[in-house]
Amino acid sequence: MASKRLRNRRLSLLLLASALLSLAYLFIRRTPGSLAPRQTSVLQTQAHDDSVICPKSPLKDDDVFVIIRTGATEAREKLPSHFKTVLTCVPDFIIYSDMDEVVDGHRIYDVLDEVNKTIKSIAPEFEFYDHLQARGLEGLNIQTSSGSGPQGSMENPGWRLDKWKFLPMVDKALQQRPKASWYIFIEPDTYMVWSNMLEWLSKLDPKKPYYIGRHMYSSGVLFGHGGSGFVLSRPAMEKVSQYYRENQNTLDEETRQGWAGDLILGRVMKAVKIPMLWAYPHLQGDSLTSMEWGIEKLSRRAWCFAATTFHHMTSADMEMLWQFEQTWHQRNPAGSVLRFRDIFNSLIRHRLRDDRSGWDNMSTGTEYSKEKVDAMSPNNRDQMSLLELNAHTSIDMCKTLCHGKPDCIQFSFAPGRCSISTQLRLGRPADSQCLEYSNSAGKCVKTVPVSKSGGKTSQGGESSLQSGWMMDRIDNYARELDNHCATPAGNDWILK
Ligand SMILES: *[C@@H]1O[C@H](CO)[C@@H](O)[C@H](O)[C@H]1NC(C)=O
Ligand SMILES: CC(=O)N[C@H]1CO[C@H](CO)[C@@H](O)[C@@H]1O
Repeated sequence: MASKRLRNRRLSLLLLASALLSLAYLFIRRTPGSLAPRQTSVLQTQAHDDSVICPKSPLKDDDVFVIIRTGATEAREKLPSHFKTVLTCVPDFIIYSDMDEVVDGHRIYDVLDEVNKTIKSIAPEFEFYDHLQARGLEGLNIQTSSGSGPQGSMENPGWRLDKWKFLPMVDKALQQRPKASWYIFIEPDTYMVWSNMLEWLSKLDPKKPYYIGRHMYSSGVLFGHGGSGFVLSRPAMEKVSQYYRENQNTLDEETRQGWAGDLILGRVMKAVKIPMLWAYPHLQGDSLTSMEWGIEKLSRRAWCFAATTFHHMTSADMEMLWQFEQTWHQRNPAGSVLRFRDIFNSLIRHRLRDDRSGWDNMSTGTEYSKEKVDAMSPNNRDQMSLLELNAHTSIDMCKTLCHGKPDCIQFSFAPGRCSISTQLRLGRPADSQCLEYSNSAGKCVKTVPVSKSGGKTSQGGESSLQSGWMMDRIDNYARELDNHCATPAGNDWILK
């Protein structure tokens, strides 16, 4: 009896064990396939965790040095999303600012410490610098201090000081890494597609002097736009540094009179006779939301080319593009080149709708408003269709108007105003309405707040701003752009 019970017990133990074993086996077998990247990243939040896919490149880690130029007024707000995204894959970088500090455990260096003391006492921009050195951010109104670029705010003392950073930055970066091949200069709101940057640079000869930039002209000077990022090879760095050291006082004077540091660097590049490699659209100044996807400049359709930088990226934009890049690299063969059109097709397209309320389309096309119609002469009014005259009265009228124009791709409507456009942009949530869009700044330069849903508006609590795209035209739109590419795969790298 006892032995029989024992045997039964043994048998059931054996059964249990084998069941457990096969379960374990199933689990182990399923693990690799089912392990979603999101799960791993929850387990590993370290900066350099294994779940992050970083590009492999023929360039060695110490070939490339990335320099981020920032200022104390924006560093704390903008750097953290960099640390969490692109910089996790960048092996060697430094951050230059107008104040020494530590942000998220990273040291930030004051790049202006060695500027001539006489200059520091006479150039008005350094009053702000002196404040930073003495009291840090204390007593500053950050609201008015943030924003960059001339369109950001000329009043912004942080931006006005920024022009002084460029030449010392080149000089110091070279001293820091005298043996790197490439020096990449970006800003905290510049997003860099690192895999593409490495792929591109590996095709260029670093022994030649290179000044790679997004062309911009001002005061008759050609220069690489700072926010789009620019790249110098070591021979170029050496020439700039030497020229700077030999002509420091003259250059200080030019900087004092000039308004932008990237322009002053452009002047120095000309003086040392290094022509610019026109890198558009690899390097470009728009963000995911403001980029016009069909844009053409220098006879190059951005669509067909490898995307290498974006500018004016918010933290949310950065994290979105970073997640997308990670997934995209997992799904595509190693070494695949990410083009603007891939980003459109996989990231932007499914965000388009026939009707998206609370969304600012950033249409810069024709505007039809009650004021405009009211102000028209009877003669001009006669020239307009009934639909055009009434487009501003409802979203349906506005949509129908867009539909009636074969090349209209998107519209947006606010009570009393309809605007339609042939240019496709994603836009952004309309917590504010963009009233003035600057193409050179790549962003809205004048905005007013709009009522959000939940607020008391005449539109029953909905946000008063609505946008939409002609969804039945998107396929054609994309196909049409594909036809502009040199090969079905897209266009090659711009190498000269
Ligand atoms: C600093 O700048 C002033 C004015 O340009 C110049 O006279 C002086 O020689 C400079 N000092 C140094 C140490 O270069
Ligand atoms: C109806 C409406 O608000 N349309 C907007 C679309 O976006 C452009 C640029 O942001 C605005 O000027 C329009 O007012």
